Amino acid sequence: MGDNKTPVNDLPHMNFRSYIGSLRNDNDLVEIDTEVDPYLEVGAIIRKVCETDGKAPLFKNPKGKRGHLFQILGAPNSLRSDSTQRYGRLARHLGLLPTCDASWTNWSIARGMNTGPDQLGVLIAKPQHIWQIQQQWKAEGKDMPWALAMGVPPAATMAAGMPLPDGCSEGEYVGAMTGHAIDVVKCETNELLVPANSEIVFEGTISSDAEDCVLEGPFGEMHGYVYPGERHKSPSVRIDTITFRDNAILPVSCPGRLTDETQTMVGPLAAAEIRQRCQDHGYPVVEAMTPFESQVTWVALQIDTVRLRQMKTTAAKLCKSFGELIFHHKCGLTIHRVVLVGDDIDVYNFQDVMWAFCTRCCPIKDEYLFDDCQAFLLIPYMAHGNWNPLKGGKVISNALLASEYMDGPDWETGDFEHGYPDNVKDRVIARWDEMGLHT
Ligand SMILES: [Mn+2]
Repeated sequence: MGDNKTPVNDLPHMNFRSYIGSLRNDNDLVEIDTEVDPYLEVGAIIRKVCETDGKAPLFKNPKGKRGHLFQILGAPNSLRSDSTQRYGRLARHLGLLPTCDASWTNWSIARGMNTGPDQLGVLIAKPQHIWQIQQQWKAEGKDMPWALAMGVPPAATMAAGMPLPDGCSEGEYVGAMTGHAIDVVKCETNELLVPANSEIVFEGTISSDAEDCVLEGPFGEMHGYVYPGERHKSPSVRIDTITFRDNAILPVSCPGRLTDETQTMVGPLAAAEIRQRCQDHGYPVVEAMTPFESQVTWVALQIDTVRLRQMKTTAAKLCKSFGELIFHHKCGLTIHRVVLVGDDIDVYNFQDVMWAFCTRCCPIKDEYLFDDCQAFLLIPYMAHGNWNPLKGGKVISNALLASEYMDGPDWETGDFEHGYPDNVKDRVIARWDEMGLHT
């Protein structure tokens, strides 16, 4: 995370400008001087970059920039095409709202839509923290102060995307995570603190008057669908003040089909919280990952089956416990299927996860259904199914074979790696190219 000489506030994960510099040094940035239209064209370019794991585009000359527009960084936390550097942008990252009593300041990422010259419609949904805090302000009959900071320290962006526990302030969490306090500055019009090196800051209030609503949407969401004409009633968010740095750069994510920030951040961060919760409750979970191929609606949990056998439990008991633990907690809100796999399965390799799921998890017999928990409204099969979009539809899939609970695996894997003696494998590999078999 940088050398010892770099001041803390110039480290890539603590400063958006330094972060862009690190992408440049990593040869992971395309600086575009050509004039591009911020209306649709920039979005289309970012979308195609995400679908091809291209370098992050920095639009230096958006049409109209001479007037009021900013430079734009697209795909700020998407994937790299080089398989050894796939999560490079996320790695570079690691290194807004108070309660009435100011005991809790929440930083989160939400979708919002420009609904007037000084107005936004923002999707605020139960049980998100922004919703919880808004309830407190509503109870007092006061509008909620609010700030939207863009181009913040990348570590703060990561923390804002994590399903942290209720009452935990993301700004403080960043300090604990990185070992550095974030420099903050008070907003011009309210008491909220925002990162001092933010590129752009909007500030204002969110109306607590239930009648004061705007229509938000339609929006191309993280699962890769747009429903034309679909709008949600949302509270009116008023913008009183906009401040920005000289030559400000606006980070832009363009959600849709694989792979963009809505998958790279929502998925692995939820998986990390789920793994921690399972471990805190004494369960032998080693690794957790939301396969991107599941559009991050699944989480695969790798189980230490030596410890599983010591527990002397059954699939029914284990799956029921995992369902209660994960589906009735905020960390599991976005997840609709949990797949339990054994030690031999790499949860970061989708081919591994699918092999286990398809060969070890028997339909009906290995599926444990949870239909009374909070559903993830945004998944098309919930929002556009013929049932209550807010409830249930979740499953724990037991892809652990009976032997893994009892005496240990009793099979040998039918592949090159496990099926042949070392001397034969070594000889095959050594002569592979010579035989003309190289790919
Ligand atoms: Mn929060």
